[in-house]
Amino acid sequence: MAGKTIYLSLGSNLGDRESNLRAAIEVLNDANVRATRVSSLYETEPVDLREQPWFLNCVVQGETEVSGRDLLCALRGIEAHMGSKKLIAKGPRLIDMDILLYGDESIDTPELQVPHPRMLERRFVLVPLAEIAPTLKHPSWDCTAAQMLARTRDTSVVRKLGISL
Ligand code: GSY
Repeated sequence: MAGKTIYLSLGSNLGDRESNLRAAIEVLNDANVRATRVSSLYETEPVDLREQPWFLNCVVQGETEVSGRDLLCALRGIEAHMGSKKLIAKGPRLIDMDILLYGDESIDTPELQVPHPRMLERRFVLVPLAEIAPTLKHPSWDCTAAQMLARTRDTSVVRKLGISL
């Protein structure tokens, strides 16, 4: 299978959030993902379930030869290995890893939807994505990541930290 360029959204709002993100990126190799770009870290206001600690989020660009389904399994494995438990739906978590994009593909299965169905409504995804790939355009979109950010109706706070991983 030819290698795919993928984009992942990483978030943490429990424990040492920066270390959690750093550790998750380090073990991406074990999931057969070569990280090629990592956005800045952003401190972000929780969306969906508002009453929980603020998140640190970033976006990772990577190259992989594993299928979308196997990548999802590998990411869930990393989350479990790091001790991340989602005790409350949309609630606090040590680490969360979502597949945003898998090459130019559109995937719609019960376990995996790509592009991520809510990514265009989330500034905590679009701000770091537009930082590392402003001209990125998925075939199902009518404009680029930077333009998606400019047009999103989400107004949640996303603050860039002076930290690179
Ligand atoms: O969907 C990922 C977990 N999550 C987040 C997140 O990563 N960042 C922010 N700001 N809010 C979130 N709500 C959920 S659920």
